[in-house]
Formats: sequence, structure tokens, C-alpha cells
Amino acid sequence: MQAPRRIAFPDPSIAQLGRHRPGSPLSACSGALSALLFSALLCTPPSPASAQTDDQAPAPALTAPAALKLAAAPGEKAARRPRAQGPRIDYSLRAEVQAFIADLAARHQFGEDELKALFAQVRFDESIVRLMTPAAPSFKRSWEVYRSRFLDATRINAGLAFWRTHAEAISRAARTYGVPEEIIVSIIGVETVYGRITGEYRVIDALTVLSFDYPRRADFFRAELEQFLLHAREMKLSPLSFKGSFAGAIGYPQFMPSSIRRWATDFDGDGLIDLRASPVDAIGSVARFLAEHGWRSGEPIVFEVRMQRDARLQELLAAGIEPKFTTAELADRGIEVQGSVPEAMPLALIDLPNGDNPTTYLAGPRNFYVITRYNRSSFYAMAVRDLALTLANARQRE
Ligand SMILES: [Ca+2]
Repeated sequence: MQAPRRIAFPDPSIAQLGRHRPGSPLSACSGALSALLFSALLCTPPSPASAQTDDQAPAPALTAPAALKLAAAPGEKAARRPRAQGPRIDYSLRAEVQAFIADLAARHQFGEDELKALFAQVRFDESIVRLMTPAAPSFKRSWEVYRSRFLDATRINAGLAFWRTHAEAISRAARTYGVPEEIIVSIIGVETVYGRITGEYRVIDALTVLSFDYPRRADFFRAELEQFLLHAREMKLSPLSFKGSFAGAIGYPQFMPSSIRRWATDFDGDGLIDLRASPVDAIGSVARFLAEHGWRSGEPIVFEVRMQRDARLQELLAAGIEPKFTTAELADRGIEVQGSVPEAMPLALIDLPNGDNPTTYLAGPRNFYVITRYNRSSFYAMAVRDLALTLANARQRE
């Protein structure tokens, strides 16, 4: 567990949310692989009519998934090319940065000169802003395409190897936090393919550029920048030494800095929380995050539904992703939930668009919602569930 915090955060919602705010543009897109993939292929601004306006709107969660196939990721080559450097900007000379520095110095006892020297070394990189910017509204999102990017042989094999290597820690995390082993393994796979793709941006560059040159999310990123500087100080490391995604997400599980400070845990017991170097810390931290967000041990993640032709979906979709309806209320609107669902278990209607093909509908109970706290996307939650199921079945056969 991390050391007790010495400060009161000005905006508790940021610390609690970890990385996302409803409707913010990061959720599905903040991670390293997502940097490569989502931004180019999958991230689109939420449709206001969608049930998942909240969840599908990318918001910087603690993470962002490593989306696509390793070999074929179209964005990957581009991301490995030397990135275009924008105009030289000395952030330490900008008035708003100086005000930020003065504020941090006053509240957290940072040295002003030390921070000025740090911000003088920040590099502007226009690709950070470009990757953060939502895709054009004309882009048609497709669950089938998205799913295929995550359930590839490379990721599945890497997941099984990771599970074997860290079987003790994964089992201990599942017991400690009441979260299934395969869900822990799946999330780390979706995020970074088990640490293979954790991001090549300096975290200080990503967070500073987004704090001061990406106005629509400036408040969110300034809070993350503050948390990052505190985290680096606690780790006794230079802020310049951290790499992560274009959104500043860090390590195996792609936690944003506020999530590291709030939810991460020292699961290997070496006295440090290190999500970059310790897969065991990552395993414990993912499980703890889900537990603290209300994971219900032993309950299902999703139910299939059968729709009547005249099903009335609008009200259900407009209600969002938080589970609020009983099976009887869904049945009243022409939606029959498959499987045995406890009568009182609240459900949300989940819609997964498939481009020009028919939308996939599902019913999501609490645990589906909890996965979307990690990354506010129904696509994300369903991919985590499907990869988890695939991994669990394959492991049983081993
Ligand atoms: Ca540790």
C-alpha cells in the first residue's frame, strides 16, 4: 500500500475516478497500445444518443488498453517512427506554467527552481495532442472489429504464459480481493500485452503538453500532472525517467498517476509501488482497483438478451451503463434476458454497434459496470470479459 497522502486534493472527483471523467475524451484511448490503435481506428466521440455516452467517451482512466494485434497494428509503425517535434516551447517561461509551479510549491513544498528547471526540459510533441483528439464523427465504430483486435493468438499465448509465470500472485490477488484470476490476467493483456507495449512517451511531456496545450482537458491533466510529480517524489525518481502512453498512463496496467496514488498496491512487498517493473504489483493493483469499485465476487459479468421486434430501447439506452433495471422492467420493454438472473439484480442495456451490421445488445449487471470504471467503454469491458473467458478455457486445457 502506498504511504498515507500528505495532502488534501482540491478535486476529490479526480482522485476517485482514477482517470476518467464522464464524457471526457480519453477513456478508451489513453493507453499505450490504444495510442497506436484506438486513436487511428476506434476512438470516436460518443454519440449523444448512445446509452454509453458516459462510458464510451474516452476519459483518462487509469488506463487505456493496448488494443490491437501486435503484428498487424497499423498504427504501430507510425508510432515507432521518430515523432514530429513541434516548435520549441520552453514551458518554464509560460505564465500559466509559472502559476502552476507556484501553486505546487505552496501546497506540496516543491522547490520552485527545481520545478522551473524540470519544465524547461519538457518537450512539446504534437503527436500527443493529435492522438488525444477524438476521431471524426463519421467514423463507424464496430464491436466485431474491436473484439478481433484483442482476441488474437499473440495476446492469448502471452496471457497463458503470464498466468503460468505469476500463478501464485494471481491466485493470491484473486483470494485477497475477490476478483476472478482470468479478469486480472485479461485486463493486463488488453492494456499492454503483458508489459510489451507500455508507451514510449515521457510522462512529463505527455502530461505537460495536455495540461497546457490541450484546453478541453486541461483541468483533468493538470490534476494528473500534480499527482505524477508527487508519485515521482515518493518513488525518489526523476520525473524525466518515467515513460508511458501519450496520455501519461503508466506501466503494465496503464494506471494514470492519480490512480496509482489512490488504488495501486505494493503486492510483492518490496516497499515500493512500481507498476512499470513489477508485474506482481500490477496484478495486485488491478484486483484492488476492481474490488474498491464494487466488484461482486461470484456474480456474472454479462447476460445475453433476446429482443422482440417492437422492443423499446430508447429509455434504457438513455439511462446509461449503470445497472438500474430489473429483468421484469426489461421484459416490459420487449427485452428478454437469457439465463438465470436473480430477480432483484439490477441490469443496464448495453449496445455494441457493429458499423453497418446490426448492433449487438447485452444486459450488464454490476460487474460489467465495474470494468468500465477501469476504462469507460462498453467495448472495452466486453473485450476484457471475452478475453478472460478465452484465457480461462485455454488454461483449463493446459
Ligand atoms: Ca512492489
